[in-house]
Amino acid sequence: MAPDGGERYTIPMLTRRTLIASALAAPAAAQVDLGFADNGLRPTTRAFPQKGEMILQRSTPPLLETPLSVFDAHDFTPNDRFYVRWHYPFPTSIDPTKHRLRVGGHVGKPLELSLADLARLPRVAIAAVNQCAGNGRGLFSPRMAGAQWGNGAMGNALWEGVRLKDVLALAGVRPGAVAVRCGGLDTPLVEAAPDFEKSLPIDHALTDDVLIAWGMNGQPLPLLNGFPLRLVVPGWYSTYWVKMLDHIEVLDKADEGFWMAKAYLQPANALADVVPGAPAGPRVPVTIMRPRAVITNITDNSKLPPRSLTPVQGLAFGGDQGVKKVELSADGGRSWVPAQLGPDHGRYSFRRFRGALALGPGRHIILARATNAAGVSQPLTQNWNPSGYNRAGVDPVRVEIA
Ligand SMILES: Nc1nc2c(c(=O)[nH]1)N[C@H]1C(S)=C(S)[C@@H](COP(=O)(O)O)O[C@H]1N2
Ligand SMILES: [Mo]
Repeated sequence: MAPDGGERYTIPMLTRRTLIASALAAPAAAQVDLGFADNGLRPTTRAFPQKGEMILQRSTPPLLETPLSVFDAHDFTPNDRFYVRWHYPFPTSIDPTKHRLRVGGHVGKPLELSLADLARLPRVAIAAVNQCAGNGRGLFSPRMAGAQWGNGAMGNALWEGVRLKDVLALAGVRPGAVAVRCGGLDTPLVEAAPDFEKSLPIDHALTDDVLIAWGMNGQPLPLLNGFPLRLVVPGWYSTYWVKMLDHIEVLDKADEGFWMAKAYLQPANALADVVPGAPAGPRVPVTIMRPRAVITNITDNSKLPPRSLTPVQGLAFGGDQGVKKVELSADGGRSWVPAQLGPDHGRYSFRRFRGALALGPGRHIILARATNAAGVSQPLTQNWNPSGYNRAGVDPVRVEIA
């Protein structure tokens, strides 16, 4: 497909299928059932519908992490290995023929759209990385509260659907609109808790690349990834990628709701960086992702046999820009060797890198550093904030050659 993801195609979607995900009701204890992933210490499960072996972070609502080996094997993360994150309980049975997307608020003509109505709009497919703002939180030092993700709260897919802006045009955005708020079918456990709703600034909502998607890698969205519709906001953290999307509201003033005004805030500097223990200072919503490179063929703290050149490969992404280069170092960043880049699936996609380092017997720390098309690069010192968001620094991988 074209670098900007403009290629269109049709997938056998908008099915008549009703998904019954009864396994979601299984007791937590029954779900740590299989094996261990990554460094051998992280319990995995296969108990979730439409999912293969996943690292189990939490059962209800589910937090499932993708094992590193999946990234090593695929540029596009398979749907059945794609990570899962929910804040609240959600329906486990959805009839897509009955699903409606309500569009209202500051518009000329409020709408209620079926999936068939949406399918009449121009279709778009974009390859894009979906990454939780807290991806890699469990790797920070000092530690902080929250899901202890490794680097598997991310995934790359080809998302297919229609443009949010085309749907908004049907409803007619009125002058004075400032934001577009989106929400899904999930509901808080306690009634007083705020609905999970996220807003995009109106200018961003009207850009070409923000999609309402039903397709993921040529298949319907898995239930756990937002069947039958989700928002896709390429280049932005996944907190905005609202799943099971059923309502859109155009706002004529800023969204003061909990999930915009109180949650998913980061220190207001480019790296979201504060000294641990120091006051966090002013905070702003997390938005654009930073470039990152993740080594996938060598797990941290592993032992490898000696060879003249040790292969190093992984996946990189550039945030809201394409990947320009990935470099490798085994001397703490004093010298770097360029890695080769794999196929370009578009600016928002994972990009594979492959290289090799001459590592003699003994202990080494391997670094991979991504730089995006705007020249933004990863710092060697890890950034830190009390929420564990926006991990942007190089992730050192320790190996022993013996
Ligand atoms: N409706 C709804 N959408 C949601 C969420 C949610 O709790 N409810 N969580 C968001 C967050 S924080 C993340 S990281 C992504 C995870 O997407 P995935 O489960 O498809 O990987 O969904 C986003 N969309
Ligand atoms: Mo998230």
